[in-house]
Amino acid sequence: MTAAIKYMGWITGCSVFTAFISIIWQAFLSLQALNRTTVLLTGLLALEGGLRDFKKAAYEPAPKIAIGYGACTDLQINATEFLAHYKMQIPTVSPDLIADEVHNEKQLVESFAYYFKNGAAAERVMPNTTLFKELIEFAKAMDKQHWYMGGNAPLMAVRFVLEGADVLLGAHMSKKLRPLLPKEVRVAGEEIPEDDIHLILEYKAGDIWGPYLAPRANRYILHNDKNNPFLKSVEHLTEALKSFHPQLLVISGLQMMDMFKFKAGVREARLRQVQLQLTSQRRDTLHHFEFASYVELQLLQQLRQYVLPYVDSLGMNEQELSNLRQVLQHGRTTLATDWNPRIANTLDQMRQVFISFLEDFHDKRREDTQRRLISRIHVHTMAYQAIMTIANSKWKHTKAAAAKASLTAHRYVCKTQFVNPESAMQMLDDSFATSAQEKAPRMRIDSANPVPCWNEYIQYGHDLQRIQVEICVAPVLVCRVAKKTAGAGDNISASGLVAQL
Ligand SMILES: *[C@@H]1O[C@H](CO)[C@@H](O)[C@H](O)[C@H]1NC(C)=O
Ligand SMILES: *[C@@H]1O[C@H](CO)[C@@H](O)[C@H](O)[C@H]1NC(C)=O
Ligand SMILES: *[C@@H]1O[C@H](CO)[C@@H](O)[C@H](O)[C@H]1NC(C)=O
Ligand SMILES: CC(=O)N[C@H]1CO[C@H](CO)[C@@H](O)[C@@H]1O
Repeated sequence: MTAAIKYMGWITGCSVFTAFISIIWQAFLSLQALNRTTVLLTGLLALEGGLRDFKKAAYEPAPKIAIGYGACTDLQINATEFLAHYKMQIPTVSPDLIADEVHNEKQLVESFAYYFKNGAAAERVMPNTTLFKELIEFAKAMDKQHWYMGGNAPLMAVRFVLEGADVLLGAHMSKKLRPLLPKEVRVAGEEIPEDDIHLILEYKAGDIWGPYLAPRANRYILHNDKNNPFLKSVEHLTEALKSFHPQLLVISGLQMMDMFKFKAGVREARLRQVQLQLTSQRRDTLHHFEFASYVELQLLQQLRQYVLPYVDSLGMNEQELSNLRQVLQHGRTTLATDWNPRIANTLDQMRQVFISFLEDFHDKRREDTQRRLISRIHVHTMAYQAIMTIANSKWKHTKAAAAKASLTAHRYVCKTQFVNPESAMQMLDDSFATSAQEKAPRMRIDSANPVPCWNEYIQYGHDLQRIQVEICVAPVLVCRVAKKTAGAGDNISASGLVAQL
């Protein structure tokens, strides 16, 4: 009897002791993680500060940047609350049910459920104006709603201004929207009575809708645009560019043409205007194309024909990268893919996309001397920023640009200028493989080197020519409590771009 009690006491003692050790161990681990985040943050801030000091010391004049096209008003609401209030039926998820266009409530919930469950960003046209207006009225009646200025071009324009650039924006805007832009931004475009509205359904990591759980914070966007699909400001911008002579011309917002019912030939005619704008710039103006979530293969093919051959740089997220690679290599589009891809896989896809453009350029540059070769690809994911540039090209400071983009990602999603290590987490290991191929070299991410960069040769063509590129990867200090994800890509891409001029 006493032996048994003694024995029990011993066991209890043991478990208390184990629990105690485990608490200390947990505390130790989280302290270590905090230390690592702090160390990386210090490294990233040092790179950002170094670039700022460098530019100050060099007395560089403010860079001139032009950007098109379009603007809209964003109405942001809580996705799960909105759908619950609307009493929409919760559907079963199947990729076969994902409509390219959302015509009714059933298609809305089916497509939303798919992206929500995958934590993937999505943007869809809702051609049914009656339904779209009903949804907007409903959203306006909710307790919490936020109105923002939207559209890739205005958001990037604001970021460029914040980074000290002299900015020209091509957009038609209403009297209500114009004051939301900083006064310094010059606008090429007309005043219109009503702006297009984009309805943004935001969700956080861990938000639950019926049986579905969002693996990460993201957003689903619905629109029913009347102005933006026609890129009405292209000609205005082309005209204004004649006297502006920017260092950088950014093309964005073309996804508004996606799935829009144009009369035959109208879309091509609009894209030819974009092509004309690009080919009429001086050779020393760099061109950047900002990707988006495109679903229509035909539009992507038209972009390949009229726009992409005339740009120097591409910006995109992991979903857009895998979609672009599929289009270039297999002539088809993909739906949502891995929301947190390994660095090795992302870099391999970037190399494949780059090789596709290289080969195209070498095949066709003789027949069309206006063609340009892509010399920069920036991919932003939740966990890291990867920038590849052709070695010794016009793009400078790749390492600092990756650091800058990473800090912007955290500041934007956490909605704070001050990066607090306790509100951030770090999703990468201490080292990563630079390719999924066997025996690929590995890079370390540590206090001595928070943003690893390296040079490598990329082989292309039948005769295996090679070209040297520089690649930099910066870890993102992921915000623990995401406040805003729509528009993050614009801030991130813009801050990386402006750093490289
Ligand atoms: C954090 O880590 C660095 C580098 O590993 C180390 O030198 C430093 O002492 C650590 N600081 C704390 C508070 O643990
Ligand atoms: C458009 O939406 C309205 C309102 O929800 C609906 O009554 C109508 O059937 C829809 N039209 C089409 C073509 O789906
Ligand atoms: C939306 O509201 C639900 C419950 O009201 C909450 O759990 C969720 O975190 C909210 N999501 C966002 C993005 O605010
Ligand atoms: C954190 C951050 O840089 N946020 C900026 C993103 O861009 C918008 C305007 O486009 C600014 O208002 C934010 O300050």
